[in-house]
Order: sequence, then C-alpha cells, then structure tokens
Amino acid sequence: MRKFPLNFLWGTATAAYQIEGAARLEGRGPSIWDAFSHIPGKIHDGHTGDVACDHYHRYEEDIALLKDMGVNCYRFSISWSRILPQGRGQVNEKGVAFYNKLIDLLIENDIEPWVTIYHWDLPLALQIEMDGLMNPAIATCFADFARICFARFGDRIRHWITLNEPWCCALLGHGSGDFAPGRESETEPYLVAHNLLRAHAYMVDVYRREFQSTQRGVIGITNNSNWYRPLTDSEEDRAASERALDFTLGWFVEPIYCGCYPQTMRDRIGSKLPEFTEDDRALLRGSSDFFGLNHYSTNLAAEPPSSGIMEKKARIGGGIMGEHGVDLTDDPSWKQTDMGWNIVPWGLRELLCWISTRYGHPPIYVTENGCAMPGEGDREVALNDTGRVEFFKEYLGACHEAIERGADLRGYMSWGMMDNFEWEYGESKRFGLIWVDFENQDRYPKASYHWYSNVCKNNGLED
Ligand code: PNW
Repeated sequence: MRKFPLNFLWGTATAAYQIEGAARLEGRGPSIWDAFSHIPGKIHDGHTGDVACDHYHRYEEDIALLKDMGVNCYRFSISWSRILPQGRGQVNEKGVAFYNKLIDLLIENDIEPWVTIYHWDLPLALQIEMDGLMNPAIATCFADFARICFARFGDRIRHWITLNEPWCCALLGHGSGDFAPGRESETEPYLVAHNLLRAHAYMVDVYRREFQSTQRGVIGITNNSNWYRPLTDSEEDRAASERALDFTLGWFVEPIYCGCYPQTMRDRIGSKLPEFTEDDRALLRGSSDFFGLNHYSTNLAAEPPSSGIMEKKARIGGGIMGEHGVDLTDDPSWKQTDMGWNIVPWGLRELLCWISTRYGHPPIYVTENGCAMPGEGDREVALNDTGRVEFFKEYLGACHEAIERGADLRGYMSWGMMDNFEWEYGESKRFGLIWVDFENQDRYPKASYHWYSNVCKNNGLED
C-alpha cells in the first residue's frame, strides 16, 4: 500500500453551470454561458446547461453519493447570477438558501466544502452593460460578489478558490472563441487575463481585510497547466518548454508569486501585455495561500522551425496565439483520452516538482485531474471504465512520487464527480465517476467510483 500523508484531502470537483440546471428557476439570472450555449452551432448537438444534471433539485442524492464514495472534501462553484441575478445589486435569497442547504448538508456528512467563487459563468448583465471581463472595473464587481459569498457562507468555509482557470476565460473565451462569450481576438486575452488577476487580488484583499481573522479560512487561485517536455535535449528545446510553461502557468502565477508577468512573455508580447500599477502589484504579491492546480495532459515542446510558422491548434498548450514561439507535438506512443489529450502520468509528477521548486515549496492542491473515455455514451461501457481506473491509478502514483520528492501536495480532487455539461462538447464527453442518464438524470456509479472510494478510505493506493 502506498500511503498518502496524514490528513490528506481526498475529493472530487464540479462547477455550477455544468451540473446545476434550474437555469431559469427561483430567481436565477442568465449568465454568459446561458446566452452562449443557446447560440446555434456553438455547442455539440445544441446541448445547453438548462437542466444539466439537475443537481439543483438532486443535491441530497448527490451528497449521499459523495458520502458513500468516502471523500473528505468536495469542490463546487457558486453561480454568480443565482446570487446576484443582475450581477450586482439585489441579492436573490433563494439562491443563497440553496448554497446554505448544500454547505450544511456537506458538513453534516463530514465532507469539507471547497468553494470556487468563479467558474466562468459571468452574469450576462455584466457582459452587456460593461463588456464583461474586458472592463477594468469588473475587478470591483468580483470583489463585491465575493464579499457577499464570504458574508453569507464564510462562517462554514475553510477553503476558498477565487477563480478557476483564468487561462481558459482569456484564451478560449476571448482568443479562440470556443467558450463564452465567444470572442475571437489576438489582443483581448491579455486584457482579460490582466483584469482577472486584478479581480483575484481584490477578492483576496476583501477576504483578508474583512473576514479572515474571524472566519479563519484560506484563499487561493486554481490554474490549469499541462506539462511540457522538451522534444530533445537541446538548449533551444529546453528553453521552448520553459516558455510554454511561462505562457500557460507563469502568466497567472508569476504575478502572484513575483509581482509581474514572466520575462519571456514581456519580451515576446511587448506593449500588448498590460502592466500592473504599483497598487495592483502590492495586492497581487503573495495573494494565494495555496497553489491550486488543474492538470490534464502533457505535450512535447520544441523550438519551431526557422520559418517561424506554427500551427495554432494546440490550444491546450502554451497559448493559441503563436506568440509563445513553441512547437507543441505529441509522442505517438502516448495513449489519449476521448478529448484527444495525452495520458502521461509522470508529467504530473514533473509539474508538481517543478512548481514546488520554482515557487518555494507552496502547499499544493490538485483541484482537478481526470479523463473522458470513449464509448461512454453507452451505459454498459461506462460502468466498466477500466481505462479511467488505470488513469487514476497512474496519476495518483505520480502524485505519490512527487510527495516523496518533496512536493507539499496536500489534497487531490478528481474531475469530475459525475458526467456533466462539458462546455462546448455538451453531454458528449463524460469525465464522471458517476454515469448520468441525461434523459432522466438518473445516476449510476462507475467502476472508477468504487475504486476511488477505496483509495479515499485507505488514504492510499493498493499495489
Ligand atoms: C477544465 N483546454 O476545463 C474545467 O475546469 C472543467 O470545468 C472542465 O470540465 C474540465 O477541465 C474538463 O475539460 C478545461 O482546452 C477546458 O486546455 C479546456 C482546457 C483545459 C481545461
């Protein structure tokens, strides 16, 4: 048995728009994802999150499933437009009541709630009235929303995550246009990223000044990153792999740990990259009590051919704008998930060790890791998901090795708890430990649910 440290947190994660449904019920206002998912052609087969897993009505059943799974924490996000239907102003008490019930029931079941304040579902009113994440004033809207969350829920919350994967909002929301609000631009991603970093810093500032001393929780941010392995041992390829990390992870992490964007980004992007004011810099530095990491895959990174022409398709890599100047490829021997993402367990080990060394051994939580597997539209196939069991076994083995090598990894949350609305893929990509019948929202635990349950209960991996 490979045991994990005492008090290791074992959990699973979800996001409001992906599971809640009840999109127009009990006072919830629309978000940019409601608007986007209803535009024909944006989402696979025209799916939307209108109903999703209907978690809003089935949260009791879902918490019972979490309890049986044996997790000691559960990460979910709060739908901003359920709390503030117009994004600001009047609070919707029914929305507050829903999260109160959810949080209380989790705690009654000895499951620690981990709350993500923003998992991409910006209130539509803020998009229309002020151009959403493009407006620098949005940072104050985030802070005001966060203050309401702390005031209403913070007496029971010990772990807050300000933002989930700002990289996705910037590049997929405003670069490629694959995500809401569907903007395609070569300049907007840098402005959006900048505003989100400021929003993060403002939220943390509110928590620390107004709540932390009485509520005694911690607050941080979750970023996503692949690992990038140099294609060859050459100095150029090694520099390219570092650059890929800078453009994915460093973009959002260096400002928090060092107060400014990575040098490689400043060199290559020049004046398109905004600069922080001294005040913002001061708020950003040290603004994450822990390092939240979502990790899904690994690529090979190389210095591009001298022509400088690169494919922009590798969007999960160091950006889609090509400015990183990295050629990203896959090793043909790597197996892939149903998303076409490479399964490379040691990549997580390398990434955890790299983060640990580079940022001074922060406490790290893997707040998402998981896979969609092919054929799972068929329930029989999905319930016997040996591929996913293998995936988790190997990625958790990699976590264990990273801990042995000195990384201060304190928790692991699988993505996701159950099949859900998988953004532009709708219901067609299934990441869950639990299979969901989207006709009637019935739940069926997969083999991986039972396997993961053993890991949680043993606090370790059986050999
Ligand atoms: C994460 N990429 O999204 C999100 O936090 C989840 O909401 C999502 O369901 C999960 O991963 C699985 O996709 C990502 O293209 C979406 O690089 C896209 C990318 C990365 C993460």
